Amino acid sequence: MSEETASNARMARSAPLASAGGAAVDTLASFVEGLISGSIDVVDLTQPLSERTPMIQLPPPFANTPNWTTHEISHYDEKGPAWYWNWFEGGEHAGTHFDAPIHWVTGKDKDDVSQVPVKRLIGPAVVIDKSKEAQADPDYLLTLNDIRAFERQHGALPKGSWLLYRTGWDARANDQKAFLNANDTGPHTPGIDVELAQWLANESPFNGVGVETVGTDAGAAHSFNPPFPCHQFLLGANKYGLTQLANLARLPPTGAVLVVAPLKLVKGSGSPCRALALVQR
Ligand code: 23J
Ligand code: MN
Repeated sequence: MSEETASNARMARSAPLASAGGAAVDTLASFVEGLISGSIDVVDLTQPLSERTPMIQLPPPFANTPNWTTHEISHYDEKGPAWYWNWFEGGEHAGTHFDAPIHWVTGKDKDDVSQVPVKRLIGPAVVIDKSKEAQADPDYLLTLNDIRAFERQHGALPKGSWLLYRTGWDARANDQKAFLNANDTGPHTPGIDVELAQWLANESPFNGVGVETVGTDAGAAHSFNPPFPCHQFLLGANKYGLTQLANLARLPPTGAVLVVAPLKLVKGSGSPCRALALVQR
């Protein structure tokens, strides 16, 4: 291809930056401008993943995930003089991670993590803050009334959005004991009540639910009827879970955009992921 032809091909592919008369505006170009100018901020919602990352602990007789472990292959040494690299072992549900529908028996015929349509991994973030309530009561459960009150204050919930549930639990994320908050009656961490879990799955415009705790369900959800209602209803409705999020305090209640990137693990039930939020400043 000549220099000139290549240049024409590039021009033909690029859409106009702006246009008069109501034609399409190149929103991606203005987005890039926002990134460069700093008017769009990128907030990392991901917790660091290491051997110290807290892991969910299911009671006997259930099997558990081993801790995340990194093994060094070489470190600019005789095993590899100019390169440093590791291999790791760990669970699909380790640290900040994504739950695919196939994770739960109610979603057993639905998508594994490699099959989830990527378009559903990007969407508006709706951030509801119950950190005061969860601090006063570690078993606090979000209800449909809370969502209705949020809608009255902030307007309609956008279609294809994600509910991000702030509880302040991210402050405990580097301390397994405080994070799981278990005693002789089991773990005590905030969650979502049965009625709301059912509504989120079957009535809401949300693609998924993100939390700061170890799972989308409350610590005490093993005792709910049905048990683990978020997992049961949301994954059964082909929706998604997102856990161990950080920095939700840096997001506005509405207007941010969530980007979730789980690994494309074939037959995977979930995956550690990077979760990012784009925020207009
Ligand atoms: C297996 C069983 C119960 C739960 C979970 C996994 C999770 O929270 C998870 O990470 O999906 S509650
Ligand atoms: Mn999970």
